[in-house]
Amino acid sequence: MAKNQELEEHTNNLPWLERQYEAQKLITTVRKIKEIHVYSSDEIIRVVGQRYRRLRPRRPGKRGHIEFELKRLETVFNVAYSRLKQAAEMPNIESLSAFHRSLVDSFIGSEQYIKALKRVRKGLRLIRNFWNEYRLLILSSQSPSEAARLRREGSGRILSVIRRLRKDLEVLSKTRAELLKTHIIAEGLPIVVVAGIPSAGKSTLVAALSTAEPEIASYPFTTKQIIVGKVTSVTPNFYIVDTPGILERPPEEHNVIERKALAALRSLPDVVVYLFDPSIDRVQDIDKQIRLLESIVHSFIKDNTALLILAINKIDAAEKEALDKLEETLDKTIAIEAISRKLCHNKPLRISALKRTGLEALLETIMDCLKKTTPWLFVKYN
Ligand SMILES: Nc1nc2c(ncn2[C@@H]2O[C@H](COP(=O)(O)OP(=O)(O)OP(=O)(O)O)[C@@H](O)[C@H]2O)c(=O)[nH]1
Ligand SMILES: [Mg+2]
Repeated sequence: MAKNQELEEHTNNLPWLERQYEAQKLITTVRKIKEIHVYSSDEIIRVVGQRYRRLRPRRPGKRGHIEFELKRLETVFNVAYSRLKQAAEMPNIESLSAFHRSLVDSFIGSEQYIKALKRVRKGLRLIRNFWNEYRLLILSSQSPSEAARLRREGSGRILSVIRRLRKDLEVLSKTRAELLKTHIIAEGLPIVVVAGIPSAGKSTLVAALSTAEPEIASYPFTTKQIIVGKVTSVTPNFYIVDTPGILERPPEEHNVIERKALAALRSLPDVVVYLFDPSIDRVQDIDKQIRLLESIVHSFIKDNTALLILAINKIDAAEKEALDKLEETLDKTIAIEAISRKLCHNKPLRISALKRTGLEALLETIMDCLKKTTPWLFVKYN
């Protein structure tokens, strides 16, 4: 049995080990891909050209010219092979952490990534074969002109492999860039994910509670990627994840930015803080915000151990009557079995991320919730 598989089976019933193992995978991937440079087809071809032009024959005569043609082909091979080899070292999808896997799935598509990697690796083998084949042909050629013809043919075939991989190299490069953007979730600390419609105040809340400094603005979809901050004012510390806003609409209409938030919800949280936006200029009305909550619970939280906290944000900008009415509506939502089972408190919290009101109570609720979802982290602090 493969070592990884064996380890994965052992960790299935040991959540803290599983978490460490996942965190380890994440760090390993990020470290590995930091070292890799995925060159584009054009870059590879450009470097080949630069190196190629610098070459001069070393020895006069027939042998000297044949050697020169060999050197030229070797240069094409070396540059193409060494550049492409880096892209071929991008990790296999199975070795990625669940979070990275679902990120790849949401913005590239796992199938496409797997295919791109496979084609690049095949291209690498082809290039080596061409080099071996044409090297021998050039060495046994009878004249400099025959050697030159073979060199042109061999180089042409190597470069045409590189050209054909243009799209695949783009896919790998895009994946690499995106995975590098995910801040490292190391140390195995618990993870709290903040979710809600665009402009609900998620980034404002994450900035108020943690080390993260996400961009905050009044227009929707300000946050375009997963941002992780660390909350150090409590023990144990935890990570708080700012996600892009999600609109309540059919899943197939979700854009790439929304899908990143969904990927985070699928694989990261121990606790989800769902923010309601009751303000007049909210992006979607409360009914839609409730429906979004239901679909998040149904699709991403129902079957795992994550728990849910509901908070009404922007209380500084809402009328008291409006808030009371909203709470009444939410009472019905809370009564829904699938939701009540996931909640670790009775009433939605009232907060203002902007004015920092109600944040102590929210922190307390988060810690209570984490005690239930990640109890092992609290053992040494009791
Ligand atoms: N009055 C008031 N405004 C708030 C509060 N929290 C956030 N805002 C404002 O709401 C707007 C959106 O805030 P963000 O924190 O960027 O919202 P977001 O949910 O991260 O938005 P996206 O990243 O676009 O999904 C900004 O203008 C904030 O200043 C709050 O508690 N009260
Ligand atoms: Mg934001």
